[in-house]
Amino acid sequence: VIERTTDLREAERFIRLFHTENPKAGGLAARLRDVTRDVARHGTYTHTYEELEFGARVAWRNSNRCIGRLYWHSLKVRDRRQVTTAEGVALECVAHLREATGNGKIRPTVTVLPPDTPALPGPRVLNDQLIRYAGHRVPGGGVVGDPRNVRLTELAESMGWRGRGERFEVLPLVIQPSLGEPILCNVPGDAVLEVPLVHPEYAWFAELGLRWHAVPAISDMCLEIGGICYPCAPFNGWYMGTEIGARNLADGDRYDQLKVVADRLGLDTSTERSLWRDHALVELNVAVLHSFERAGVTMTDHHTESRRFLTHLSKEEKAGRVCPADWSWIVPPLSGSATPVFHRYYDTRVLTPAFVHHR
Ligand code: HEM
Ligand code: NRG
Repeated sequence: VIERTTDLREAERFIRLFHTENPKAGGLAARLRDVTRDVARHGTYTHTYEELEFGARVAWRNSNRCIGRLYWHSLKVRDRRQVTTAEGVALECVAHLREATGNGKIRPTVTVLPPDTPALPGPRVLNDQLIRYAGHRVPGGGVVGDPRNVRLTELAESMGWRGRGERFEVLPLVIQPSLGEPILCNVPGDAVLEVPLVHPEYAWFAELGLRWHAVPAISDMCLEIGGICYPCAPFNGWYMGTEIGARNLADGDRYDQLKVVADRLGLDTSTERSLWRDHALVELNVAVLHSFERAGVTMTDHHTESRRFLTHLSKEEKAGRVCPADWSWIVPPLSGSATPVFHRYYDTRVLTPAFVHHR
């Protein structure tokens, strides 16, 4: 176990930020004194609920890669720092999915499990999202399912999980507790809302058998607040259509559906200059947006979300804050230059609190 004490300067910076943005909280001097004492005595300190909620919301506000930050202040924070067992963590992940899915009316939510402390590391979820589709390697090369998740699938299999070998099969959660061996936990079917994909004009589209889950819930990023690291803090918002239609189902190393769609559309795939890839991308994305709408599941499109993001930037500026952003992640993977976020540069500072990749 790596000895890791909280950086007092980070703690102090965060407590000051909290009190600057929440002047009604009061008692800054007393709180700084208590935090300093706790760090000296125990090597760490404990956030109040109000600090945790604020810290998690600001971590979203600081997510340079996220185009969806306009609603950062409405993030729902589930404080589950008292949950210590692997079984408890699994149950909370499933409860998170149920609450956040809201029957299709998705609520941006984060569940915060115990932090790393000098005495004990916090628990971890080894899946990169709470909902992931298995990827099964098949003899002769190739993968059935999502090639991105082959390693996770093999890990689950090494722990005794057996899939049915289908294309859209939800993997179990692999949970590493603070102490001891990881455990597997199946995600109950009724906690996973999925949307079968159809096209508003092409009846054949349904025959492709494509689908996607309603909720993207990232579970492998650490939530860092005031020098404290919460390694297990799964969070979700809702999808932007292009994430599914221009990447998950389209990338050559994911579901790789562009040729399949182009052939059904009767496009000339013998030359790049017919722009069959571009055409297929648009129809795939039309199908994704149409299907989520029809199923009553919250989703945004890249044109609306780009405008919203610029609204967010001006609101942040008016509040006297910098809003850092990473152009290469903010610009959508489809029709980039047809969205306003393409035509400018952004501040590239890295601020905390933050969600960070430690793995
Ligand atoms: C990344 C949209 C909510 C934190 C992204 C990306 C998109 C996006 C399109 C880029 C993903 C990619 O290219 O793979 C949205 C939308 C939301 C939302 C539409 C709707 C409410 C949230 C929430 C949080 C968050 C609630 C945290 C509390 C992040 C982070 C990343 C990200 C940390 C970077 C992920 C990485 O590095 O892999 N978001 N987001 N987002 N978002 Fe959001
Ligand atoms: N592209 C990934 C998800 C990344 C985060 N996107 C969000 N996050 N919309 C995918 O699964 O396609 N969010 O918290 O809403």
